[in-house]
Amino acid sequence: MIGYGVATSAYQIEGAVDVDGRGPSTWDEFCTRAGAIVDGSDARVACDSYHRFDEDLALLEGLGVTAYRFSVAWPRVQPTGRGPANPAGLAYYDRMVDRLLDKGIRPFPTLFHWDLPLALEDEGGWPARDTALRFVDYALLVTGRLGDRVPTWATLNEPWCTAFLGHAAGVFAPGRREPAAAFDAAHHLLLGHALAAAAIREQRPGAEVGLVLNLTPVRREPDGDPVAVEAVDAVQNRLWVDALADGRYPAVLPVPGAARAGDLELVRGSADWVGVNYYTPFRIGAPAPATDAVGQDVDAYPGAPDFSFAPRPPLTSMGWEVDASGLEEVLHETARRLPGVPLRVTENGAAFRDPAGVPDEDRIGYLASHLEAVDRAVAAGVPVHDYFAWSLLDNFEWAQGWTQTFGLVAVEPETLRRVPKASYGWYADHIAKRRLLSP
Ligand code: IFM
Repeated sequence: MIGYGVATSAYQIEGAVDVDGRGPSTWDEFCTRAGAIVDGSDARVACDSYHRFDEDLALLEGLGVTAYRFSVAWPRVQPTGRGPANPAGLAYYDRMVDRLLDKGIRPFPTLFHWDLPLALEDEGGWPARDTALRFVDYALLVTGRLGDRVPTWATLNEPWCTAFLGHAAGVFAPGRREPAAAFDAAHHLLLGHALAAAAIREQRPGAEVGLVLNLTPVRREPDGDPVAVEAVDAVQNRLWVDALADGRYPAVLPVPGAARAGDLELVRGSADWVGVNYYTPFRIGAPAPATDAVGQDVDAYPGAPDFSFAPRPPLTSMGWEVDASGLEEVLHETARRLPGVPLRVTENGAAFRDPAGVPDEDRIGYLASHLEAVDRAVAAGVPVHDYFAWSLLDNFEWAQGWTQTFGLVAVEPETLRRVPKASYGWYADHIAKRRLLSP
């Protein structure tokens, strides 16, 4: 049986941003900018999971998950992004790992899910090479403390978002609109991953270190420009996969100014496993001047000719097309490009306007169809090891603030009371059946 889990990230659920010595992150600063978050909200309290891990652990137990994917907040561990570890920050995750293991749940941490210490942004952020080196120091502090109990690590979550939504489109922290800086950021994210992976393996022989990419098929509508299709595919998918598989960037993209000889040799083959986050396929439609669309921002593809996203119904409340065949396709394609590399579906899920939060039949339909797609891929020989639903809780959806709900569990805004939705019970049943069927 593959592993079945749920995923969250520190910034989206923890809250407690000023507690126990945590330093400020780029997202704390970004949330203060007028218009940056659609509903003007922030994540200062979020789901308050920092103080309510007991409740969340009970929810995980109730689901019967085999693994829990969470992220470690760099600014809790190193409040300024450098120097010795903040003991309280590391202790929080140390306790979390023990508590999960006590319940027979495999801890599955990601080291960077977008919350860069603000002090490092002030020194240049990801477009600066030093940030990749700082990331290695931070990673070793975490794996030095937790790696005796945690064998599998994700370095980065969706570096495309940090690089291109953050530095080209400017709709995510740090809110820059400088395409050249976006390519430099992408390069340093990959370099940081590769250097950290090598250092972790040296520190912890046997550790399995991978990274999590948001990969998706890019399809052309009849009126779509094939050049735009190629450009979007290059930035979204191939930049990352080609670098990992072949140690080169797609020829249609500019070579990042920051790249130095030998860097890509370090990146090639640096992933012991690859996580695929899949939500929707992309459909490239008629050329149109750049407009912002939720999470699918045309400005995030520097160099692409004008295009529009043309999702076909049914759509989620994010405006994302629901099509499970895209997950199957992307798993096959990733396995083809990275033969022998274990894959994991590290995020998959949907935001819907849940009627009163609970009877979320749309989400159940979405999860069921995508789990079937995973089954088909596995039956066809794709080495998928785990599936993680996004997300355990309704949480802070970045630039969409609190307007989009992906959770299997609703969180009441006033009381922060957790209210399981129908999808929670459905997923628990799915996991229980799989456990029964597994030899
Ligand atoms: O909430 C995000 C998550 O942080 C990263 N992957 C996509 C999710 C939904 O947008």
